[in-house]
Amino acid sequence: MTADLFETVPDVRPSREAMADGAVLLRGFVKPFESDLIAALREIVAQAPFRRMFTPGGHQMSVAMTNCGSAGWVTDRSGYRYDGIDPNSGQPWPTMPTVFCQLAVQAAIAGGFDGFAPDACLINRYEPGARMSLHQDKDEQDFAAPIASVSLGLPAIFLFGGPKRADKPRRYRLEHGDVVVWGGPSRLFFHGVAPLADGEHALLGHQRINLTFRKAR
Ligand code: MD3
Ligand code: FE
Repeated sequence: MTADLFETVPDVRPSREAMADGAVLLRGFVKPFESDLIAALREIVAQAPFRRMFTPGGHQMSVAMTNCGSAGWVTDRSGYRYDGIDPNSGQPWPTMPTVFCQLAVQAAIAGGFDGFAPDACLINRYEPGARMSLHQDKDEQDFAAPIASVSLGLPAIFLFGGPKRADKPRRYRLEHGDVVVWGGPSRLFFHGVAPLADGEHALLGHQRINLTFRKAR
């Protein structure tokens, strides 16, 4: 009786799937945080608007970015780095909201990483067509700390490679509410995002937003 009833209800339980040694996919983990998270996100973006940065090679990224926390990831003609100051405003990045930190720390625990203390949250906005080419995240001080990523809005095809650029990436569809924790051997694996397909998300419209929580310093 109960089982039959629940079969007609959308899946509300988070799930846990290993993607690689140290990489854990937590589908639906955002649900209990969703409304507070999106409200806090809107406040951050009002203080530190999304902007499309330039790579050291002079190419403008298709993904627009902002940050919160005591350190923010920036790129410009002089290189990639973490900086406590938003170059567009000359002010510190917005403080990391409590709900952001709670989500990241609880996801890290669920992924097997106790004691995660993120000081940086990079916020990526993908509009249709925006993509991120294969790269490693190497600008952080301590690779023993994991990275937690949170997907919101439109779904994306995430490309998950290996320790070498030439390793053939596997494709994962990351959807609104999914969280992935990347630590251990997977921490330095190559990864990227395929060009975003258009669509409309009920809460976020024609965009995908990804939060990545990092220990930068
Ligand atoms: C695997 N962002 O901001 S999140 C990035 O969806 C970035 O916006 C993508 O790659 C996005 O650097 C992917 C998933 C992710 C983040 C960090 C990783 C996967 C990772 C670090 C190591 C291995
Ligand atoms: Fe990355």
